[in-house]
Amino acid sequence: GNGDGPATGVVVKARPRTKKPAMYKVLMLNDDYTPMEFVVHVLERFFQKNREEATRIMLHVHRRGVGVCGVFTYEVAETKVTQVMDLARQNQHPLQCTIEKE
Ligand code: TYC
Repeated sequence: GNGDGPATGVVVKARPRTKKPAMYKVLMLNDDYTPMEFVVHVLERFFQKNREEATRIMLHVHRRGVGVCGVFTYEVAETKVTQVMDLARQNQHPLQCTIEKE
């Protein structure tokens, strides 16, 4: 019982109840008009790439049509896409960027 004696009962292990958030790739799409230097700038500014890595990603997109800029939670990925598309539009470049669930 639950009197003065030693506590008794069934020990229940608490399963850790954290779960990994869904992650989303931000993809950059190639086009014929956006200057290479602009794409490199975008990768440096919004995706924290250094010049070398930014150039590598830009050339990959240029040659293959699409490439991964980074992987983020949904809200962050959505913000990156908006920032890239806003800057591209301001500069009248047709650069397109999109999100894909990992
Ligand atoms: N294809 C473009 C050019 O030749 C360069 C480019 C690269 C554009 C990557 C978009 O996501 C892109 N100027």
